Amino acid sequence: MIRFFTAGESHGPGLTIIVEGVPAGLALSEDYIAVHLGRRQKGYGRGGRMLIEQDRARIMSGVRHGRTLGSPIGMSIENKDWVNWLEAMAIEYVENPSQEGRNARVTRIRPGHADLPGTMKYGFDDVRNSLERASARETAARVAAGAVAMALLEEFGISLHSHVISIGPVSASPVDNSTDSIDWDAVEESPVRCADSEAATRMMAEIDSAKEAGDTVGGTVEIVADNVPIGLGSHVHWDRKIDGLISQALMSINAVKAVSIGPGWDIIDKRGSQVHDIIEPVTDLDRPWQRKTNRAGGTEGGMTDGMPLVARFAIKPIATLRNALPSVDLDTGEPVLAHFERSDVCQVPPAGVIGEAMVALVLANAFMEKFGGDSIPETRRNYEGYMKTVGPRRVFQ
Ligand code: EPS
Repeated sequence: MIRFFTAGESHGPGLTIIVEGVPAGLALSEDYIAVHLGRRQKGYGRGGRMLIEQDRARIMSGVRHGRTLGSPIGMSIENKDWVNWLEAMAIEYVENPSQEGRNARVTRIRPGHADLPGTMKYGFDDVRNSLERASARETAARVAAGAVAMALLEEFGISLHSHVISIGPVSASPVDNSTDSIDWDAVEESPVRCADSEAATRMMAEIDSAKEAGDTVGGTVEIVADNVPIGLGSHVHWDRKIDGLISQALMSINAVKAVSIGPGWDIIDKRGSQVHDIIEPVTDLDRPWQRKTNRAGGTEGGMTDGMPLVARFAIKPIATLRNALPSVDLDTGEPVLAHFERSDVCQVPPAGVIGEAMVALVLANAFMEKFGGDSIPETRRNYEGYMKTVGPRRVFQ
């Protein structure tokens, strides 16, 4: 079983990550993880913080001479901004903390953030005690964990991509769910991670306009995983269904409000004949069970069906607004304007990289559940043995 933990506050000393369950013998390096951390840091619409941070995960355990050991992989990412928050985020007891600038208690609750429920639930009298962990800074840790999962999946030919489908009211021209029609290099080059350059220009204008108004803007992102073997997940229990696990993983990303597998809501008004994916006669025993279409988004019955896995998710506009919303004060309950501190205007482009990480972690866990093994060669034997069996029964038995 592959599982991971993250720890760390946004302006504390750093983020800590533990990934366990990765078989021994997988090639892994800090440079490989840094590529994904760097992809997450880009994106039009981010605030000043990304100019301060240059995220790099230091591997603390579980890797020797460039290969995993099968032991927990510990990683640490420094918050370069920590030096600017030494008193506000001091680990040690601070006598008479200053109430100047960023050291001041936060009491002006931001609607739409974890501020109110977090502060009530944990019994705090300073909103900073919950906002620090609720910050999307934590997603850097997820991307580091996800990079480990991706390295494992890549070992078996599975690759992940993501692209932005919409920002605010601007949508990219639709793609037909076939990965062939998406130019992934163009996505990586695009400041909003959108292959449709004309839509990308309008998306950036939408971000500029929200920024000018002191407002924020959300959008939708699609994740595609290619070459996923048929049969990951299971139909036998609700909590083993791969579509359910992917949905939970994506919904857990900060500000995500909706998830769909494949086209999701878009098929609801159609008839069955327009929705299900016709299975084509088997002509290539190395690639059996091809479909004419992939409207199911690569899952059937809670299992992967051998087609590319496609998941979409929608991100609400960030809750920290420069043109602050009316709210109330934590101490008095009287009307105030919500707290504002430096924030992003739009985090839709980096959300795709975070979504890839979460899907990679779910797929890697499902992969290990199916194929097991304590070392890559052992896992490979199990994988290859299974793949030989997935074809028309009379041809194979
Ligand atoms: C965030 C607010 C901003 C973002 C941060 C998430 O941080 P700061 O308040 O330090 O400017 O930059 O995202 C990151 C630090 C990151 O690494 O993505 C928030 O409130 O969620």
